[in-house]
Amino acid sequence: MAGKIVQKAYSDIKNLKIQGATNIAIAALEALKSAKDRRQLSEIVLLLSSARPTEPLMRNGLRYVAFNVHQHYDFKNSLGFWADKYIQMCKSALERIAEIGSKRIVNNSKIMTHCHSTAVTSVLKKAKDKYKEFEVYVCEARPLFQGRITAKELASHGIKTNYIVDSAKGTYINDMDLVLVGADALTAEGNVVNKIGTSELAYIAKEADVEFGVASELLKFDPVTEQGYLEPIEEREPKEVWERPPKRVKVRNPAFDVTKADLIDFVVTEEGVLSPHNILSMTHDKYPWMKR
Ligand code: RI2
Repeated sequence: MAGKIVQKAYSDIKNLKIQGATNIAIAALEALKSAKDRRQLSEIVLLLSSARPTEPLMRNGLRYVAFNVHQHYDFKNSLGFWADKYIQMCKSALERIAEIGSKRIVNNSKIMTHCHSTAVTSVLKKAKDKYKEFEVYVCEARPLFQGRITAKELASHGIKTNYIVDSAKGTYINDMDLVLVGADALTAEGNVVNKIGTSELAYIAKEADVEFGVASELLKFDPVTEQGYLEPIEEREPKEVWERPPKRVKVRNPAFDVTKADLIDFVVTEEGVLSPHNILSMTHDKYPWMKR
């Protein structure tokens, strides 16, 4: 039976008190450290992995720690060591993405983003720290409006910020120089799974001839997609969309969608800027342990 620390992490992740793939992975790994023995470790890995289905950054981390701890005699010390190692990998990947991605932000440009991604905000804040001037359009990301988190964060960092409803993205896309979004999962085909509405944004960016980039850790690669499985897409509670819908109206609420590799111009990763078609080979090189 998992203890209180794990139960709290599980419900905070499931209920979106903790949001964003990176924050979720770090919270899960911190909670994992409370495992008392090997049996409990395995139970916690299963429980936390099920909190949100479209979160390979967390799942990869839980598997990475469990695998390495099972190779060691000293359970407690090795658990802390491998969990901290993965958390550090996440943090340094994010720093690398900020540094590399900031170079792609052109002075006096306009950039559109969707939802809230720590990878994207890190890139934009780093570019601002380098005295680049640019303007950002943030789509609100209904139903939970995570775009507001992005807008607040960017504005308080001194970045010129516009906030728009999701359906206004077509109105402004022709004024943009770049679309930059985050990712929840990367697949073997080079597709990107991100907050619902991202693929629509990619289609209109293509139509308007606006560059479409993704900021994502290769650690978000989902190895199940190498075996022909599709990335699971979380469908959330209907009440997030409509509290009391009329009878006979079924409300659907998928949290994510899939943007095809052919719509993506580049992916900023901890290993540099890649074509989406190179994600698979680069992940194999950098993280051979991820192979199943
Ligand atoms: P970082 C978010 O999902 C968004 O889809 C965002 O692009 C993605 O996580 C990546 O987040 P949710 O957890 O790792 O809000 O870049 O459903 O922070």
